Amino acid sequence: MAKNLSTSVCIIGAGPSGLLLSQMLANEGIDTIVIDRQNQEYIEGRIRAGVLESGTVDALNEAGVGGRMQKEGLPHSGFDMAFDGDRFRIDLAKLVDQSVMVYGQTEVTRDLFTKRHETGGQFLFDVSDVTLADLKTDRPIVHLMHEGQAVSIQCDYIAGCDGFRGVSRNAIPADVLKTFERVYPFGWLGILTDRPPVSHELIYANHERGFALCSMRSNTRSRYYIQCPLTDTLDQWSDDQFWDELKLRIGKDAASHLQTGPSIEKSIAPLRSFVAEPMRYGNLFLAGDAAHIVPPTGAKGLNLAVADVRILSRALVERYKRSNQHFIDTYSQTCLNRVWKVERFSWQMSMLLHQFPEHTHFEKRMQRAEFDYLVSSEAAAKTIAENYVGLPLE
Ligand code: RFL
Ligand code: PHB
Repeated sequence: MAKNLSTSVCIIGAGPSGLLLSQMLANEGIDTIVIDRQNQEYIEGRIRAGVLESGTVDALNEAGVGGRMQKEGLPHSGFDMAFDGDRFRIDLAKLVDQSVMVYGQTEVTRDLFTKRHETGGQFLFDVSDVTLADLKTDRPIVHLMHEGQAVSIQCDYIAGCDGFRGVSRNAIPADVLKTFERVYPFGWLGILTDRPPVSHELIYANHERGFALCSMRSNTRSRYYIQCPLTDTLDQWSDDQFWDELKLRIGKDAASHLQTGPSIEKSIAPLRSFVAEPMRYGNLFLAGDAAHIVPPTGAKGLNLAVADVRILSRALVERYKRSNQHFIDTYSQTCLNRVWKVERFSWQMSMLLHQFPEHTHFEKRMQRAEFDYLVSSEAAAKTIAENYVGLPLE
Protein backbone atom coordinates (compact mmCIF):
# COMPACT_ATOMS: atom_id res chain seq x y z
CA MET A 1 0.00 0.00 0.00
CA ALA A 2 1.33 3.45 -0.90
CA LYS A 3 1.81 5.87 1.97
CA ASN A 4 0.75 9.53 1.61
CA LEU A 5 2.52 12.25 3.60
CA SER A 6 1.98 15.98 3.58
CA THR A 7 4.16 18.95 4.54
CA SER A 8 4.72 22.60 3.69
CA VAL A 9 8.21 22.23 2.17
CA CYS A 10 9.66 18.90 1.04
CA ILE A 11 13.46 19.15 1.12
CA ILE A 12 15.39 16.71 -1.06
CA GLY A 13 18.87 16.17 0.40
CA ALA A 14 20.19 16.24 3.99
CA GLY A 15 23.53 17.89 3.20
CA PRO A 16 24.32 21.29 4.71
CA SER A 17 21.84 23.09 2.37
CA GLY A 18 18.87 20.89 3.15
CA LEU A 19 19.56 20.67 6.89
CA LEU A 20 20.08 24.40 7.34
CA LEU A 21 16.97 25.27 5.32
CA SER A 22 14.94 22.83 7.38
CA GLN A 23 16.22 24.38 10.63
CA MET A 24 15.70 27.97 9.50
CA LEU A 25 12.11 27.19 8.48
CA ALA A 26 11.45 25.24 11.70
CA ASN A 27 12.57 28.29 13.66
CA GLU A 28 9.74 30.19 11.96
CA GLY A 29 7.19 27.44 12.57
CA ILE A 30 7.23 26.16 8.97
CA ASP A 31 6.92 22.38 8.59
CA THR A 32 9.36 20.37 6.43
CA ILE A 33 10.19 16.76 5.61
CA VAL A 34 13.82 16.08 4.63
CA ILE A 35 14.62 13.02 2.51
CA ASP A 36 18.04 11.62 1.57
CA ARG A 37 19.21 8.63 -0.38
CA GLN A 38 21.95 8.02 2.22
CA ASN A 39 21.73 7.59 6.00
CA GLN A 40 22.85 10.05 8.66
CA GLU A 41 26.07 8.21 9.52
CA TYR A 42 27.19 8.23 5.88
CA ILE A 43 26.33 11.92 5.44
CA GLU A 44 28.22 12.89 8.61
CA GLY A 45 31.28 10.95 7.47
CA ARG A 46 31.87 12.95 4.28
CA ILE A 47 35.04 15.06 4.56
CA ARG A 48 34.62 18.23 2.54
CA ALA A 49 34.88 21.98 3.09
CA GLY A 50 36.76 23.67 5.91
CA VAL A 51 36.52 27.47 5.65
CA LEU A 52 33.38 29.42 6.62
CA GLU A 53 32.76 33.01 5.53
CA SER A 54 31.53 35.42 8.20
CA GLY A 55 28.05 35.43 6.58
CA THR A 56 27.94 31.64 6.94
CA VAL A 57 29.00 31.93 10.57
CA ASP A 58 26.22 34.51 11.14
CA ALA A 59 23.64 32.26 9.46
CA LEU A 60 24.60 29.27 11.63
CA ASN A 61 24.49 31.42 14.78
CA GLU A 62 21.11 32.91 13.84
CA ALA A 63 19.73 29.43 13.17
CA GLY A 64 20.79 28.43 16.69
CA VAL A 65 23.44 25.90 15.62
CA GLY A 66 26.60 27.94 16.18
CA GLY A 67 27.39 27.05 19.81
CA ARG A 68 30.09 24.43 19.24
CA MET A 69 31.50 26.35 16.25
CA GLN A 70 32.02 29.41 18.49
CA LYS A 71 33.96 27.26 20.98
CA GLU A 72 35.91 24.96 18.71
CA GLY A 73 36.20 26.86 15.40
CA LEU A 74 39.41 28.70 14.59
CA PRO A 75 39.01 32.34 13.49
CA HIS A 76 41.60 33.21 10.82
CA SER A 77 42.48 36.80 9.99
CA GLY A 78 44.65 35.98 6.98
CA PHE A 79 46.14 33.28 4.75
CA ASP A 80 49.31 32.81 2.72
CA MET A 81 49.79 32.50 -1.01
CA ALA A 82 53.07 31.09 -2.31
CA PHE A 83 54.63 31.06 -5.76
CA ASP A 84 57.65 28.83 -6.39
CA GLY A 85 58.59 29.19 -2.72
CA ASP A 86 57.95 32.96 -2.35
CA ARG A 87 55.26 33.52 0.29
CA PHE A 88 52.88 36.43 0.67
CA ARG A 89 50.18 36.96 3.32
CA ILE A 90 46.69 38.20 2.46
CA ASP A 91 45.84 40.09 5.63
CA LEU A 92 42.04 39.85 5.77
CA ALA A 93 41.78 41.88 8.97
CA LYS A 94 43.85 44.77 7.65
CA LEU A 95 42.51 44.76 4.08
CA VAL A 96 38.77 44.29 4.69
CA ASP A 97 38.43 44.24 8.48
CA GLN A 98 36.91 40.75 8.48
CA SER A 99 37.94 37.17 9.16
CA VAL A 100 36.89 33.61 8.24
CA MET A 101 36.26 30.63 10.51
CA VAL A 102 38.00 27.28 10.06
CA TYR A 103 35.41 24.67 11.09
CA GLY A 104 34.82 21.52 9.05
CA GLN A 105 31.69 20.75 7.04
CA THR A 106 31.55 17.45 8.95
CA GLU A 107 31.10 19.40 12.19
CA VAL A 108 28.56 21.81 10.65
CA THR A 109 26.52 18.83 9.44
CA ARG A 110 26.73 17.10 12.82
CA ASP A 111 25.58 20.26 14.65
CA LEU A 112 22.66 20.66 12.23
CA PHE A 113 21.53 17.04 12.65
CA THR A 114 21.71 17.37 16.46
CA LYS A 115 19.59 20.52 16.42
CA ARG A 116 17.09 19.11 13.93
CA HIS A 117 16.56 16.00 16.05
CA GLU A 118 16.16 18.13 19.21
CA THR A 119 13.54 20.30 17.49
CA GLY A 120 11.40 17.53 16.00
CA GLY A 121 12.87 17.35 12.48
CA GLN A 122 11.20 14.79 10.21
CA PHE A 123 13.56 12.70 8.05
CA LEU A 124 13.31 9.81 5.62
CA PHE A 125 16.76 8.25 5.01
CA ASP A 126 17.86 5.61 2.50
CA VAL A 127 15.16 6.62 0.03
CA SER A 128 15.33 5.61 -3.65
CA ASP A 129 13.50 6.19 -6.94
CA VAL A 130 12.85 9.85 -6.12
CA THR A 131 10.74 11.65 -8.74
CA LEU A 132 9.15 15.10 -8.74
CA ALA A 133 5.71 15.85 -10.19
CA ASP A 134 3.21 18.70 -10.65
CA LEU A 135 5.87 21.39 -10.18
CA LYS A 136 3.77 24.04 -11.89
CA THR A 137 0.74 23.42 -9.63
CA ASP A 138 0.24 24.68 -6.06
CA ARG A 139 0.48 21.10 -4.71
CA PRO A 140 3.66 19.51 -6.12
CA ILE A 141 4.47 15.90 -5.16
CA VAL A 142 7.64 13.95 -4.44
CA HIS A 143 7.35 10.20 -5.08
CA LEU A 144 9.91 7.78 -3.61
CA MET A 145 10.55 4.32 -2.24
CA HIS A 146 11.31 3.95 1.48
CA GLU A 147 11.78 0.64 3.33
CA GLY A 148 10.21 -1.23 0.43
CA GLN A 149 7.13 0.98 0.38
CA ALA A 150 6.01 3.61 -2.16
CA VAL A 151 5.67 7.02 -0.49
CA SER A 152 4.16 10.24 -1.88
CA ILE A 153 4.86 13.56 -0.19
CA GLN A 154 2.44 16.36 -1.07
CA CYS A 155 3.70 19.86 -0.33
CA ASP A 156 3.50 23.55 -1.23
CA TYR A 157 7.15 23.83 -2.29
CA ILE A 158 10.04 21.49 -3.09
CA ALA A 159 13.62 22.48 -2.23
CA GLY A 160 16.11 20.63 -4.41
CA CYS A 161 19.12 20.46 -2.08
CA ASP A 162 20.34 17.14 -3.47
CA GLY A 163 23.81 18.08 -4.66
CA PHE A 164 25.39 17.89 -8.10
CA ARG A 165 24.29 14.30 -8.76
CA GLY A 166 20.76 14.67 -7.42
CA VAL A 167 17.49 14.41 -9.36
CA SER A 168 15.92 17.83 -8.75
CA ARG A 169 17.81 19.81 -11.38
CA ASN A 170 16.79 17.39 -14.12
CA ALA A 171 13.12 17.75 -13.15
CA ILE A 172 13.32 21.15 -14.89
CA PRO A 173 12.36 20.61 -18.55
CA ALA A 174 15.32 20.51 -20.92
CA ASP A 175 14.01 23.44 -22.95
CA VAL A 176 13.98 25.62 -19.82
CA LEU A 177 17.22 24.52 -18.12
CA LYS A 178 20.50 26.07 -19.31
CA THR A 179 23.81 24.79 -17.96
CA PHE A 180 27.33 26.23 -18.11
CA GLU A 181 30.34 24.08 -17.32
CA ARG A 182 34.10 23.93 -17.21
CA VAL A 183 35.91 20.76 -16.17
CA TYR A 184 39.54 21.28 -15.10
CA PRO A 185 42.23 18.89 -16.37
CA PHE A 186 43.38 17.73 -12.90
CA GLY A 187 42.07 16.75 -9.47
CA TRP A 188 42.94 17.33 -5.82
CA LEU A 189 44.39 14.49 -3.78
CA GLY A 190 43.52 15.22 -0.13
CA ILE A 191 44.81 13.79 3.13
CA LEU A 192 43.50 14.19 6.68
CA THR A 193 45.97 13.47 9.49
CA ASP A 194 46.04 13.79 13.27
CA ARG A 195 49.08 16.06 13.38
CA PRO A 196 49.26 19.79 14.15
CA PRO A 197 49.06 22.01 11.05
CA VAL A 198 52.27 23.18 9.39
CA SER A 199 51.29 26.83 9.98
CA HIS A 200 48.62 28.58 12.05
CA GLU A 201 47.04 29.85 8.80
CA LEU A 202 46.26 28.28 5.40
CA ILE A 203 48.92 28.22 2.67
CA TYR A 204 47.88 28.07 -1.03
CA ALA A 205 50.92 27.29 -3.18
CA ASN A 206 51.60 27.27 -6.91
CA HIS A 207 54.79 25.33 -7.64
CA GLU A 208 56.13 24.13 -10.97
CA ARG A 209 55.24 20.56 -9.85
CA GLY A 210 51.61 21.67 -9.22
CA PHE A 211 49.28 23.23 -6.68
CA ALA A 212 49.37 22.45 -2.95
CA LEU A 213 47.19 23.56 -0.04
CA CYS A 214 47.90 23.33 3.68
CA SER A 215 44.70 23.54 5.69
CA MET A 216 43.44 22.25 9.01
CA ARG A 217 40.43 21.14 11.01
CA SER A 218 41.81 21.98 14.49
CA ASN A 219 45.13 22.62 16.22
CA THR A 220 45.78 18.89 16.18
CA ARG A 221 44.23 17.79 12.88
CA SER A 222 45.52 18.89 9.45
CA ARG A 223 44.11 18.72 5.93
CA TYR A 224 46.50 18.84 2.97
CA TYR A 225 45.87 18.73 -0.78
CA ILE A 226 48.03 18.41 -3.87
CA GLN A 227 47.05 18.76 -7.52
CA CYS A 228 47.24 15.40 -9.33
CA PRO A 229 46.37 14.05 -12.79
CA LEU A 230 42.74 12.88 -13.08
CA THR A 231 44.03 9.50 -14.14
CA ASP A 232 45.79 8.93 -10.78
CA THR A 233 44.26 6.45 -8.34
CA LEU A 234 44.62 6.27 -4.56
CA ASP A 235 46.75 3.11 -4.68
CA GLN A 236 49.38 5.12 -6.60
CA TRP A 237 49.79 7.45 -3.62
CA SER A 238 51.17 5.98 -0.41
CA ASP A 239 51.22 8.36 2.55
CA ASP A 240 55.01 8.71 2.20
CA GLN A 241 54.74 9.61 -1.47
CA PHE A 242 52.14 12.23 -0.62
CA TRP A 243 54.31 13.83 2.08
CA ASP A 244 57.40 13.88 -0.17
CA GLU A 245 55.47 15.61 -2.94
CA LEU A 246 53.82 18.10 -0.58
CA LYS A 247 57.20 19.08 0.90
CA LEU A 248 58.58 19.81 -2.56
CA ARG A 249 55.65 22.05 -3.43
CA ILE A 250 55.27 24.17 -0.27
CA GLY A 251 58.89 25.34 -0.14
CA LYS A 252 61.78 24.65 2.23
CA ASP A 253 60.65 26.90 5.07
CA ALA A 254 57.12 25.44 5.39
CA ALA A 255 58.43 21.91 4.75
CA SER A 256 60.83 22.22 7.68
CA HIS A 257 57.79 22.67 10.01
CA LEU A 258 55.65 19.91 8.48
CA GLN A 259 54.65 17.14 10.90
CA THR A 260 53.70 14.06 8.88
CA GLY A 261 51.63 11.14 10.11
CA PRO A 262 49.38 8.32 8.91
CA SER A 263 46.38 9.46 6.84
CA ILE A 264 42.97 8.95 8.42
CA GLU A 265 41.25 9.81 5.14
CA LYS A 266 42.54 10.06 1.59
CA SER A 267 40.53 10.92 -1.53
CA ILE A 268 40.76 12.40 -5.02
CA ALA A 269 38.21 15.06 -6.05
CA PRO A 270 37.76 16.38 -9.59
CA LEU A 271 37.53 20.16 -10.12
CA ARG A 272 34.58 21.66 -11.92
CA SER A 273 32.82 24.99 -12.48
CA PHE A 274 29.10 24.58 -13.19
CA VAL A 275 25.98 26.75 -13.11
CA ALA A 276 22.37 25.81 -13.85
CA GLU A 277 19.82 28.49 -14.75
CA PRO A 278 17.14 29.16 -13.63
CA MET A 279 17.26 28.12 -9.97
CA ARG A 280 13.47 28.06 -9.72
CA TYR A 281 10.89 26.25 -11.84
CA GLY A 282 7.26 26.61 -10.68
CA ASN A 283 7.30 25.59 -7.04
CA LEU A 284 10.69 23.84 -7.21
CA PHE A 285 13.77 25.72 -5.96
CA LEU A 286 17.34 24.55 -6.43
CA ALA A 287 19.91 25.40 -3.74
CA GLY A 288 23.60 24.59 -3.18
CA ASP A 289 25.48 22.04 -5.29
CA ALA A 290 22.23 21.05 -7.05
CA ALA A 291 22.46 24.39 -8.87
CA HIS A 292 26.18 25.14 -9.03
CA ILE A 293 29.65 23.75 -8.44
CA VAL A 294 32.86 25.70 -7.90
CA PRO A 295 36.41 24.38 -7.85
CA PRO A 296 37.47 24.31 -4.16
CA THR A 297 40.38 26.76 -4.63
CA GLY A 298 38.37 29.70 -3.27
CA ALA A 299 36.77 27.67 -0.41
CA LYS A 300 33.33 28.69 -1.64
CA GLY A 301 31.16 25.57 -2.24
CA LEU A 302 29.63 25.32 1.20
CA ASN A 303 29.43 29.09 1.64
CA LEU A 304 27.56 29.51 -1.63
CA ALA A 305 25.11 26.80 -0.56
CA VAL A 306 24.46 28.63 2.73
CA ALA A 307 23.91 31.94 0.87
CA ASP A 308 21.24 30.29 -1.35
CA VAL A 309 19.54 28.87 1.72
CA ARG A 310 19.44 32.27 3.44
CA ILE A 311 17.81 33.79 0.36
CA LEU A 312 15.36 30.87 0.00
CA SER A 313 14.42 30.83 3.65
CA ARG A 314 13.63 34.54 3.55
CA ALA A 315 11.47 34.00 0.43
CA LEU A 316 9.50 31.18 2.06
CA VAL A 317 9.08 32.98 5.39
CA GLU A 318 7.81 36.11 3.60
CA ARG A 319 5.37 33.93 1.65
CA TYR A 320 4.01 32.05 4.66
CA LYS A 321 4.05 34.89 7.19
CA ARG A 322 3.09 37.88 5.07
CA SER A 323 1.64 36.36 1.86
CA ASN A 324 4.44 38.21 0.06
CA GLN A 325 5.33 36.53 -3.26
CA HIS A 326 8.08 39.02 -4.23
CA PHE A 327 11.08 37.09 -2.88
CA ILE A 328 9.78 33.82 -4.37
CA ASP A 329 9.67 35.48 -7.78
CA THR A 330 13.14 37.04 -7.46
CA TYR A 331 14.84 34.02 -5.81
CA SER A 332 16.56 32.68 -8.92
CA GLN A 333 17.91 36.02 -10.13
CA THR A 334 19.02 37.16 -6.67
CA CYS A 335 20.99 33.93 -6.18
CA LEU A 336 22.44 33.84 -9.69
CA ASN A 337 23.76 37.42 -9.47
CA ARG A 338 25.91 36.34 -6.55
CA VAL A 339 26.64 32.83 -7.85
CA TRP A 340 28.32 34.13 -11.00
CA LYS A 341 30.58 36.46 -9.00
CA VAL A 342 31.62 33.60 -6.75
CA GLU A 343 32.15 31.36 -9.80
CA ARG A 344 34.43 34.05 -11.19
CA PHE A 345 36.50 34.24 -8.01
CA SER A 346 36.83 30.45 -7.72
CA TRP A 347 37.85 30.23 -11.37
CA GLN A 348 40.37 33.08 -10.99
CA MET A 349 41.99 31.45 -7.94
CA SER A 350 42.10 28.12 -9.77
CA MET A 351 43.66 29.66 -12.88
CA LEU A 352 46.27 31.47 -10.77
CA LEU A 353 47.32 28.59 -8.56
CA HIS A 354 47.44 25.42 -10.71
CA GLN A 355 49.75 24.05 -13.35
CA PHE A 356 47.75 23.49 -16.55
CA PRO A 357 49.00 20.86 -19.00
CA GLU A 358 48.14 23.12 -21.96
CA HIS A 359 49.93 26.21 -20.62
CA THR A 360 52.85 27.60 -22.59
CA HIS A 361 55.67 29.72 -21.10
CA PHE A 362 53.47 32.73 -21.79
CA GLU A 363 50.62 31.64 -19.47
CA LYS A 364 53.16 30.67 -16.80
CA ARG A 365 54.63 34.17 -16.94
CA MET A 366 51.09 35.62 -16.72
CA GLN A 367 50.50 33.66 -13.49
CA ARG A 368 53.78 34.92 -12.06
CA ALA A 369 52.91 38.51 -13.06
CA GLU A 370 49.52 38.21 -11.36
CA PHE A 371 51.17 36.95 -8.17
CA ASP A 372 53.75 39.77 -8.26
CA TYR A 373 50.94 42.28 -8.78
CA LEU A 374 49.15 40.93 -5.68
CA VAL A 375 52.32 41.30 -3.65
CA SER A 376 52.92 44.87 -4.80
CA SER A 377 49.39 46.30 -4.93
CA GLU A 378 47.14 46.68 -1.92
CA ALA A 379 44.18 47.17 -4.31
CA ALA A 380 44.87 43.77 -5.92
CA ALA A 381 45.26 42.04 -2.55
CA LYS A 382 42.05 43.70 -1.39
CA THR A 383 39.99 42.21 -4.23
CA ILE A 384 41.18 38.74 -3.21
CA ALA A 385 40.42 39.50 0.44
CA GLU A 386 36.90 40.84 -0.10
CA ASN A 387 35.96 37.80 -2.16
CA TYR A 388 37.60 35.35 0.25
CA VAL A 389 35.70 36.63 3.31
CA GLY A 390 32.49 36.56 1.25
CA LEU A 391 30.58 39.05 -0.89
CA PRO A 392 27.41 40.64 0.52
CA LEU A 393 24.27 38.49 0.20
CA GLU A 394 22.85 40.72 -2.54
P1 RFL B 1 25.68 17.96 -0.69
O1 RFL B 1 26.53 18.12 0.49
O2 RFL B 1 26.20 17.22 -1.86
O3 RFL B 1 24.34 17.23 -0.17
C1 RFL B 1 23.38 16.72 -1.07
C2 RFL B 1 22.60 15.62 -0.37
O4 RFL B 1 21.60 15.16 -1.28
C3 RFL B 1 21.55 13.75 -1.21
N1 RFL B 1 20.98 13.25 -2.48
C4 RFL B 1 19.72 12.78 -2.58
N2 RFL B 1 18.74 12.63 -1.69
C5 RFL B 1 17.58 12.10 -2.11
N3 RFL B 1 17.36 11.71 -3.38
C6 RFL B 1 18.31 11.83 -4.32
N4 RFL B 1 18.08 11.44 -5.58
C7 RFL B 1 19.56 12.40 -3.93
N5 RFL B 1 20.72 12.65 -4.59
C8 RFL B 1 21.56 13.17 -3.69
C9 RFL B 1 22.99 13.33 -0.98
O5 RFL B 1 23.07 12.03 -0.39
C10 RFL B 1 23.48 14.42 -0.04
O6 RFL B 1 23.32 14.05 1.32
O7 RFL B 1 25.12 19.36 -1.24
P2 RFL B 1 24.80 20.73 -0.47
O8 RFL B 1 23.96 20.46 0.75
O9 RFL B 1 24.31 21.66 -1.50
O10 RFL B 1 26.19 21.23 0.13
C11 RFL B 1 27.19 21.66 -0.73
C12 RFL B 1 28.54 21.31 -0.14
O11 RFL B 1 28.55 19.99 0.34
C13 RFL B 1 29.63 21.48 -1.20
O12 RFL B 1 29.48 22.71 -1.88
C14 RFL B 1 31.04 21.44 -0.67
O13 RFL B 1 31.30 20.35 0.14
C15 RFL B 1 31.94 21.39 -1.90
N6 RFL B 1 33.24 20.88 -1.57
C16 RFL B 1 34.09 21.73 -0.98
N7 RFL B 1 33.72 23.01 -0.75
C17 RFL B 1 34.53 23.86 -0.14
O14 RFL B 1 34.16 25.01 0.12
N8 RFL B 1 35.81 23.43 0.23
C18 RFL B 1 36.23 22.13 0.02
O15 RFL B 1 37.32 21.76 0.38
C19 RFL B 1 35.37 21.23 -0.62
N9 RFL B 1 35.74 19.96 -0.84
C20 RFL B 1 33.59 19.55 -1.86
C21 RFL B 1 34.86 19.10 -1.46
C22 RFL B 1 32.72 18.66 -2.53
C23 RFL B 1 33.08 17.35 -2.81
N10 RFL B 1 32.13 16.52 -3.55
C24 RFL B 1 30.85 17.03 -3.92
C25 RFL B 1 32.34 15.25 -4.01
C26 RFL B 1 35.23 17.79 -1.71
C27 RFL B 1 34.36 16.90 -2.37
C28 RFL B 1 34.85 15.50 -2.58
C1 PHB C 1 39.81 22.48 3.42
O1 PHB C 1 40.26 22.71 4.56
O2 PHB C 1 39.33 21.38 3.12
C2 PHB C 1 39.90 23.55 2.39
C3 PHB C 1 40.29 24.82 2.76
C4 PHB C 1 40.38 25.80 1.79
C5 PHB C 1 40.06 25.52 0.49
C6 PHB C 1 39.65 24.26 0.13
C7 PHB C 1 39.56 23.25 1.08
O3 PHB C 1 40.16 26.50 -0.45
